[in-house]
Amino acid sequence: MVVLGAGPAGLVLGNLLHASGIDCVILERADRAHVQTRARAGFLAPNTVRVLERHGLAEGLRRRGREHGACEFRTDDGRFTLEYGSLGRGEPHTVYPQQELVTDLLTRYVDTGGRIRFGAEAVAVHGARTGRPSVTVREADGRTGRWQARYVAGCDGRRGAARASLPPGAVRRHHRDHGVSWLGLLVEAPPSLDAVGYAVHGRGFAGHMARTDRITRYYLQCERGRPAGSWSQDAIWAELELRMRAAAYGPLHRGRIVQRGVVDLDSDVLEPLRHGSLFLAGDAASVISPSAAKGANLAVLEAEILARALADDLAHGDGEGLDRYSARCLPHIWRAQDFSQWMIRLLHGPSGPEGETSFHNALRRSRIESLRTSRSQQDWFAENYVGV
Ligand code: RFL
Repeated sequence: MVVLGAGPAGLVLGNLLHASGIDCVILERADRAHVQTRARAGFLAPNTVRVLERHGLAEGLRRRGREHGACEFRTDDGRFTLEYGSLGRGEPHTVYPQQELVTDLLTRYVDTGGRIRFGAEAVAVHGARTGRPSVTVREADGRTGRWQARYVAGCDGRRGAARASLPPGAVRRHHRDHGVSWLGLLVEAPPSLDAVGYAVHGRGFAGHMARTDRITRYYLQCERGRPAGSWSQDAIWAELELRMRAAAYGPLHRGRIVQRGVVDLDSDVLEPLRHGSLFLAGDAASVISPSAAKGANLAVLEAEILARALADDLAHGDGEGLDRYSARCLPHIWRAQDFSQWMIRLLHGPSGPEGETSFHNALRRSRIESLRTSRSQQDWFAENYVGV
């Protein structure tokens, strides 16, 4: 079994397959240090924690993760907090930086004898249709090689070799560009709010999310195409404080900006998630905009479903789970996409003809008011916000 990519999807899959006694190797393009320090997600859904616990992979997040169950909306009409951890199904998120989760998963995999090749970039997957798939790999020193396996799992993200190797027409790609971009910032400063902060402002959205006691993520909606480096530190803080309405609700803790990058919000779903003996999981299967913090959670869920199906097939000759893999994952993916789309429309104004814009903005205001006042709306929000 060959697994492409050592992100959350590939490492959960690798750990579960290895624990089931299935011979597998993970091929990862980057080096170990890079994989362990790539800061991205932070909010883990309760189901993700349960999956990791079920397989003994949750020790680190149990020790160092923090429960988080509140978000605050700030608009021209004021602010309010939703204690979503006690609404809906009454379950909070666990905040645990993705790079720490990846480090835990990698350490467990390597320490228990799992095989992984760093600096091994998959170039293409061949023969997926024939049932004798192989993967061409370019090693860090430039040499190329080929790995052969019964199955290949594409956990190598949206720009990986698995997607690129799908022949035209093999799968359908449903795609939406939300037309919105975020400047994502990682700041060396403690969180400024006890909640996730969502600021809806005429100049654009601003967001605040805790990562650790010393690190906070901020987002600023920005013009499409504007390079991340074109913002001065002063301009970033001025814009964040304006949109977060710091003058009214308290200053933000400033700190060194240790990472910045522009994310164009788009989403897609590939259907089905299987092409012969090639299976897709995580971002390789579906990209979801980070507005609702679902991507890493879906990756873990899909990896567990795929691992069980592969183990049934490879250890017991029962291929039914593999046949149903796509049908089992897609409802979860679409539900997450639906909520993410709802969040995007709530948090961002449209750009378009004046009448349309004012109509959409009035709807957004009405939706936020429902969220503030309607218990059933709050329960719906909480269930979807933490759900995968
Ligand atoms: P990853 O994590 O991208 O890992 C893929 C791995 O594959 C390697 N790779 C290759 N290896 C071999 N050959 C090739 N040809 C290869 N091409 C790539 C890469 O080096 C990498 O190691 O995919 P995976 O495992 O599917 O996991 C997906 C998640 O990382 C992603 O969905 C989340 O980070 C999305 N996301 C969030 N998700 C959440 O659930 N909660 C959050 O709070 C959250 N915040 C975020 C996010 C994504 C963000 N960005 C950068 C888009 C915040 C941000 C800013």
